[in-house]
Amino acid sequence: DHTKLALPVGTTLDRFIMRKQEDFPYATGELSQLLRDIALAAKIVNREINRSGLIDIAGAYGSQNVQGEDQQKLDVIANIRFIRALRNGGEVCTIISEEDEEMIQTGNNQGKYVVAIDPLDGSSNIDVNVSIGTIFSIYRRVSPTGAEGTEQDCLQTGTHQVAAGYVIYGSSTMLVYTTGNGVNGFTYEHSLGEFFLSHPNISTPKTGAIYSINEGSSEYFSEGMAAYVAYCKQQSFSARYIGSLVADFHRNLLKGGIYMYPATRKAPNGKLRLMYECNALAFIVEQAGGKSSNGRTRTLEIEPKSLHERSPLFIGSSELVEKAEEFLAAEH
Ligand code: AHM
Ligand code: MG
Repeated sequence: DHTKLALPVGTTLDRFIMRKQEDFPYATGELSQLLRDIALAAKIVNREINRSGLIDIAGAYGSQNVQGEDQQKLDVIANIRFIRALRNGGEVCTIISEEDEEMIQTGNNQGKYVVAIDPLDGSSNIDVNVSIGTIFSIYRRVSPTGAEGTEQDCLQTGTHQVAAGYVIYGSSTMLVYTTGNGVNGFTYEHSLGEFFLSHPNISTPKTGAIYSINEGSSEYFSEGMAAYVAYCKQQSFSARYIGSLVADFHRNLLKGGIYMYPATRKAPNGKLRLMYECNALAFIVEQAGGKSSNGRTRTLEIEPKSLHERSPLFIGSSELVEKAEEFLAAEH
């Protein structure tokens, strides 16, 4: 069956999504459309980010847009762009966003899907020209169509994700996603306005020699956490921490390593958000052969209690995550 053949490097994202859909004879194409909507919004946000250095002088060279959106912060703009794309696309009934306290009803009550999104993560890095990202999770709603999505639709465990991905706006812009059938990465070609398959079937190394953690908080680490970081140093691992989750995760996914945002005495649940950050990356890392946990429990099995709840995160190469869990389990 030709549709099941691996697609070659250089395949456009649109074609890739289309051909993958043919692998599921009963698929209606709605999830495919939804992924295309996200890709479109990503291109728009990418354009805004590339222009961001010019925003302060935009008035001076006369490029302010009619909506006056140049005046808004980029994370707010990204939130607007993604919500607009998902609303216009029609497949999504409800969106939850790191930027919005409450659920966002799109008005598409026939939409079968719910999206959780961090529209622009690491936004404190924008001003200093460091890579930033978008993170998204897609769930099928559990409530019947025809009415607004419910909190129950939004608070599903990570194992229920039907797709997840991220966009990294870096030295090149990439979109990496999974629908539960492996992980594929696409690189954006600016002049053509297309994402092309550049990283087919990503698998993450079983082990690695990079550890990524904000050691500035080590004063507040638990005993086990401190011991694991000491272990990483004994192994002469490289310390790499951009402070931009998507960029730190992406590097470790390709090279092998572990990213950690632990519970500390100051922040007992860490900092990162389960629904907008942890679950999507956990789905991706597992699909690539790696692991993700909160130090004890597999991230994807954590029962969410509220939209914005936080979770500690240990994610990356399976051997490194297991080792970190051993150190945490040994503390008393
Ligand atoms: P944000 O959602 O406010 O942008 O914060 C999330 C970011 C992550 O990208 C990054 O990994 C983390 O915060 C860094 O936090 P810290 O500065 O505490 O190390
Ligand atoms: Mg964030």
